[in-house]
Amino acid sequence: MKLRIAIQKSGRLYEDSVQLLKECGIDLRNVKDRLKTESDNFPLEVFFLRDDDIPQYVEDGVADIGIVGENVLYEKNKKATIVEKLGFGKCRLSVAIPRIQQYEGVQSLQGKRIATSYPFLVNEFLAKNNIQAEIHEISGSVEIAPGIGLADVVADLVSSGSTLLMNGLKEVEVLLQSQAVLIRNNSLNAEQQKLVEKLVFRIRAVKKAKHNKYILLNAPNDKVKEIIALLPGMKSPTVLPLAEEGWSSVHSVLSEDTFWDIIEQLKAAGAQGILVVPIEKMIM
Ligand code: PRT
Ligand code: ZN
Repeated sequence: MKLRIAIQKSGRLYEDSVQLLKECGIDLRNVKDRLKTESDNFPLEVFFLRDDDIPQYVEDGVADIGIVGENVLYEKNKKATIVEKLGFGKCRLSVAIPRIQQYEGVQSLQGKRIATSYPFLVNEFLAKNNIQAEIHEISGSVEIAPGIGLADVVADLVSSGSTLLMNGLKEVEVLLQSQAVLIRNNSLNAEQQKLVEKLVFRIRAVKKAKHNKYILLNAPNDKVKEIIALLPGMKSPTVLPLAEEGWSSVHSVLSEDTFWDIIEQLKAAGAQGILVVPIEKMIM
């Protein structure tokens, strides 16, 4: 038995999706320009699809699992379960209006024409806020709609914000924060479920490792206590004697969030020769 996964064929999620599977130790044969491939070392078959089709394939069980943006998953409103947030493909679905216009809250959208590729989510947002507006569904280049007179405002995905800026628009409402997620069909059998767990176990180890760094440093023995107090570590740091009398080597793991702060404190506390090394996998 093989687990079937649907990922984007090309586009913004493709590279990261393939990379994630590789980092999970899953070798894929010849991924370029294929509709389908399989792995030799993990019971996985990969389907390459348009992202818009992935929720449907997973709901129908044509694919057991899939990688897709939350924006697409919720817009398509299909039945599938999110198994894991993957931390890439981050963006938000926002309403943007011409920069020169005043905005006084959602009421400002009353009676407006909204261009979007996300009619379902926009409709839901309007209904929740009791706004009557006209939705114009368009499939691409949504941001040019106000400029060409097709709409008054837009609801589109934003990441850096530069597309809005270039088109003279400003972001006024965030409808959804989104990232790529692993989804699964709602009625997998026990065997499939086991394989999903195996994959998720690996994904978590990869994600955790990316979020952490391995750190090695030298310190005089009389400073070791103070240095250890600064290090969170997985259990406690490893302390090894150096060849030079009176010195030790301290090894630990640091989270990226607090990394630079702690490095500064370690230096101030007398740490020397600090080495920082990426971690490939981290199994807790
Ligand atoms: O061919 P297929 O249908 O599979 O792909 P697609 O063209 O529909 O989607 P694609 O590849 O563009 O995006 C796939 C997924 O990436 C989206 O569904 C989101 O989950 C995620 N993602 C993350 C983004 C962005 N960031 C993003 N910035 N998708 C699109 N954009 C676009 C946005 O629509 C706008 O045009 O980038 C522009 C804004 O970017 P900034 O950086 O200028 O703000
Ligand atoms: Zn698409």
